[in-house]
Amino acid sequence: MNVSENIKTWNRRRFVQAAALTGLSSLVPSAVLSGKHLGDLMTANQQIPGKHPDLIILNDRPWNAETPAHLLDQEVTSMDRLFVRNNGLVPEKTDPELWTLEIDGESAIKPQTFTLNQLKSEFQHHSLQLVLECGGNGRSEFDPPAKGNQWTTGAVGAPKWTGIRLKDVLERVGIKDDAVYIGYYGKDRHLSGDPNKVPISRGVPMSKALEDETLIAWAANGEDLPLMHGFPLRLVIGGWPASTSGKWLNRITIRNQIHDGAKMTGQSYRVPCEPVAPGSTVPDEQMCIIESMPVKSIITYPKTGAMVKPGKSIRFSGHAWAGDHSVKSVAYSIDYGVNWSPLAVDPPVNRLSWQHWRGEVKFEKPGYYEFWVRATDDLGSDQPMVLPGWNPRGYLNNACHRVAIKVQS
Ligand SMILES: Nc1nc2c(c(=O)[nH]1)N[C@H]1C(S)=C(S)[C@@H](COP(=O)(O)O)O[C@H]1N2
Ligand SMILES: [Mo]
Repeated sequence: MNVSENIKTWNRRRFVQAAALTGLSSLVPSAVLSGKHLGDLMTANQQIPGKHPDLIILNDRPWNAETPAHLLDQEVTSMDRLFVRNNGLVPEKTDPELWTLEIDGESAIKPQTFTLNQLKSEFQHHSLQLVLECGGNGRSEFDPPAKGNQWTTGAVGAPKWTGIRLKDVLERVGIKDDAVYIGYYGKDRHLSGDPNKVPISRGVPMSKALEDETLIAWAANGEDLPLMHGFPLRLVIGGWPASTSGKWLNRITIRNQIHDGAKMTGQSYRVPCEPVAPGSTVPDEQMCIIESMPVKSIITYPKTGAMVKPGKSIRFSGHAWAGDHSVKSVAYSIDYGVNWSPLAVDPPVNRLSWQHWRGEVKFEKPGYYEFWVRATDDLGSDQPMVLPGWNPRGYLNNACHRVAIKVQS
């Protein structure tokens, strides 16, 4: 059992106690609230519209919810199970018939505004399975803790997205030679309600923007994007922090400098350029922008706490992914990392998709075991077994995932 699971259990216990006191426990079966909302029982009934009831709600203003590992036991993540990470408030007006995407910026040759219908009719469509992982996934294991959503393992998913290449649209507008970065803007609103404030506006270097897999998408798994995930239009930039995948997309700006929108500068989505001691304060100038995400894996079956019989094989399965790279191998250990044995790994269905791994394990003797999984990418980089470099905002925790198994006859 890892620290984060203890935290979750603790929250759930406090919540159940609070609900029992008011006789509401049977009405509020699945909501799990963060401590600060325990006093507000109206929020206890909340479930995010269209989302699986077992998503774990970390915040309701803005909405943030993660997916328990066992719900990710699907090759392609269904949209009702994909984690939600909002920095602001969901836009009120999202009429697709009126939706436009403006392309401008110092390095745009002929700035232009496209209607959604034009984007759909004038450019070639592409469908790709791409991994979205929040840069802060795994933050709950930071010690000293890092502020922000206390994601455990579930701020990741890999739906199959449909849209057009960002590259095709940028090339239609024309890119000046001095272009270095793109920045996105979406139609969501700042938490303060101030219409002049932007909740988030991030971007990527031109080299990433112009990759074949970088999409402007209007559909996922064959259906329109759900409102929570950016309806009617979003960026999908696989392998990089999901904060680069702008939702409710209505503007892209082609910059002649590194984009300086909200949450691009300061400490947001940045880690110390040089490793620092846990708890350090790091000046902004020494913080570097996160690019490709590190190699990682998750165990989606069985879930932690599973009971198995001695001498009987059981199936284990999950996914592994590696930012801009692919996963070369995945191994497991049932003795806390002393011995590792290989697992079968599928190739990715397309570049930047996650890969499925599976295996069978037999526990001969009764007792408590942990099943650990470790992926290695095509550069030969392994996942660490414990939290790698501590950083002030709690990003890039790619430590091995593990589940607890009880073997008894
Ligand atoms: N417009 C807009 N785009 C956004 C965000 C946001 O708050 N507003 N959050 C970003 C962050 S931090 C993440 S992790 C992903 C989450 O995507 P999802 O909610 O579809 O899983 O969206 C990104 N795109
Ligand atoms: Mo994120």
